[in-house]
Amino acid sequence: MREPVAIALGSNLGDSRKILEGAANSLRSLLEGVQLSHWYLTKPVGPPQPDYLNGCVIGTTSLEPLELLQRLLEIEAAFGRVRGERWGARTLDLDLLLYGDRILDHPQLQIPHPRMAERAFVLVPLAEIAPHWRDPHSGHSIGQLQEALNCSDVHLIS
Ligand code: PH2
Ligand code: MG
Ligand code: MG
Repeated sequence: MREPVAIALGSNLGDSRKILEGAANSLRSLLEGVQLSHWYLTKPVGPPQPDYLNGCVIGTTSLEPLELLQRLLEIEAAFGRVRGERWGARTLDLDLLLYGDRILDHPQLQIPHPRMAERAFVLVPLAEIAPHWRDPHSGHSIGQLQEALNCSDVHLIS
């Protein structure tokens, strides 16, 4: 059975625009019916580091969550991701945010993404393409979650 999934993309090292466009193309091959948000320039959350480019993709897959996670890690590695400091700078970060209405608490993967509801850099692009998708924990829609946040550090780029 195919399920809808939402994935956050982020980069703040290297040619972020090119890396994100390349990663979005990889996701077009991996998923069906892909929709991509615009890209946003965002202030870093966490240790001091360069600003990020962020965006989101939705699509459908028949891969199970951990299989999909493995494929996302492979795409990160293909774009030069080296794992360093937690929340530190990275060439490419692909975070699985939502998988249908499933809740998963696995040592390697929590769905919904545990910090999703606090992060304007995730919710602003996601609300563009999936405003009515409901967070299975709170029952609130992505649009409602986004409206509850200060989004002044998230800027649409052309
Ligand atoms: N990702 C992080 C930590 N901080 N800040 C912004 N603006 N965008 C990100 O994608 C981001 C972050 C860890 O994944
Ligand atoms: Mg992340
Ligand atoms: Mg990540």
